[in-house]
Amino acid sequence: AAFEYAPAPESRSVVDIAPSYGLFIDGEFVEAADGKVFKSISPATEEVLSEVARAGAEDVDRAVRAARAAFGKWSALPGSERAKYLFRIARIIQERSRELAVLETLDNGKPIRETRDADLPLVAAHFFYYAGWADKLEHAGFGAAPQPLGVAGQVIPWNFPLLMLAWKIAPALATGNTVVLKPAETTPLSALFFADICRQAGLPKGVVNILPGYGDAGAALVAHPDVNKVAFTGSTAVGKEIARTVAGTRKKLTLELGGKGANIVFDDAPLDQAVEGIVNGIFFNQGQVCCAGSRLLVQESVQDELLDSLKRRLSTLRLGDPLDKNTDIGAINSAEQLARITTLTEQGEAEGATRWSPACELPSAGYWFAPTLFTNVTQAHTVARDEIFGPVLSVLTFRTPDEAVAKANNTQYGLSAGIWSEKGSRILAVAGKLRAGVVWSNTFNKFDPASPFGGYKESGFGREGGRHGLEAYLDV
Ligand code: TXE
Repeated sequence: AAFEYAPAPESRSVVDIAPSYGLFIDGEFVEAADGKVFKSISPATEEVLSEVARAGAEDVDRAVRAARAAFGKWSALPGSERAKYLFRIARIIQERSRELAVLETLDNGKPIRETRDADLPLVAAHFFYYAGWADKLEHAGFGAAPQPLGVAGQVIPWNFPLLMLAWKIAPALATGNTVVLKPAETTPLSALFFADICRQAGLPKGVVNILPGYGDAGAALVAHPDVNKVAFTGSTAVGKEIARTVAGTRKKLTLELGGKGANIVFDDAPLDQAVEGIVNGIFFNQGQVCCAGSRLLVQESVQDELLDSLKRRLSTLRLGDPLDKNTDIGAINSAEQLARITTLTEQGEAEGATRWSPACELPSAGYWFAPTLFTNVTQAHTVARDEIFGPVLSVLTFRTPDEAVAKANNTQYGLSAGIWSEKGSRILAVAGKLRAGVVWSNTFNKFDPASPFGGYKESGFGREGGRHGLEAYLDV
């Protein structure tokens, strides 16, 4: 049975969303050249939040020209001056973090507890971290005078709209590049609020340009001849298309694509702690996380005990209003994403895996998917191979550490993995054999701006975050 709810009015009123927004080009909000607009809706209620200008190729050209015009002065500023702008932006993000957290939750559907405790603190931390590098680039180990590349064209997804913006914009600005960024079509609002923050911080016009729009605007941006650097986070299919566009140009490219992370639980692991880590690994942000721990590899001897306590824990998760501070599982970001999750899970059942979900009522409006476990999964099953990007965990088993490593690496992806064990020597030995850009031990989904992040294999190339993240925006 479905239930109805009205989003908590007091938290909704924290943020003042205008009925319409323009594109942000050269420091001004402007209409699209062809006057096109699209609607941004709340995935939890299907309520229209705002109408947003939709960028086309002509707008991309206008924004790239503005970024080019701003590049000379911006890149010539002493690093200490660029740092001041970044510190100012970071502080305004902190000051406006309640407003931004509510906005992000409304536009994306993720629980307010996550936007408040994870997304927003990390967003501010990224700007503080890269502000600190802006005047120290000659000490970053890239030689005496690393140079900015020019105009960066950046395309981001909808799962962490503001955080992905921060990962892209903070290092670009710190290194003296200017930016044209296209947020995802389902989550444009926090990027437009960020544009307002740039104005509030007095950032020179044209240094940051924000173009809400669809894939056609992303494709035009990537292909624009006056863009020097392309940074993309999104699906592997689009990443490959972008790689083909960029091939044969002199543009630098970084790609952060899909994943199918393994969470490996050995029989000596602290199981209660592992259960929390497994839940965080796959149900954080409804599993719409590129580095999600979407495959659980459990040592056979503890399988029954672990699955019993995992199922008990899943039965206590609260699904519903993302603005409610007690909510664990929010809405799926879009009807398209819900359809993808539904199709892949139906395929899992059809191929013979066993499906289980806790008793769970789904709201009648909006896009929702109950936490789901698949057991009796083989490595050939679709649910063990394809990125589902939803709250769906596939459980496989192993007997020996070598078998765990082989199964964990048996994927086209290589973004993340987790190891649960009391033995430090085992953790180090196994971690060294995993083909994944990040390996967590006895924890999962932990991020720090000082730590480089990125994939092996079809999860992409290049690193974001840390000192390595600077390199993507410099000629060294
Ligand atoms: O991604 P798209 P979608 C995975 C996840 C998900 C699947 C599809 O498995 O189920 O991808 O999601 C822009 N040229 N990830 O369809 O299309 C688009 O407008 C340039 C993993 O949402 O890749 C948006 O801004 N840009 C991932 C961005 O690309 C184009 C996060 C991402 O959208 C374009 C998201 C084009 N031809 C999805 N076509 C991760 N790595 O975290 C679209 N875009």
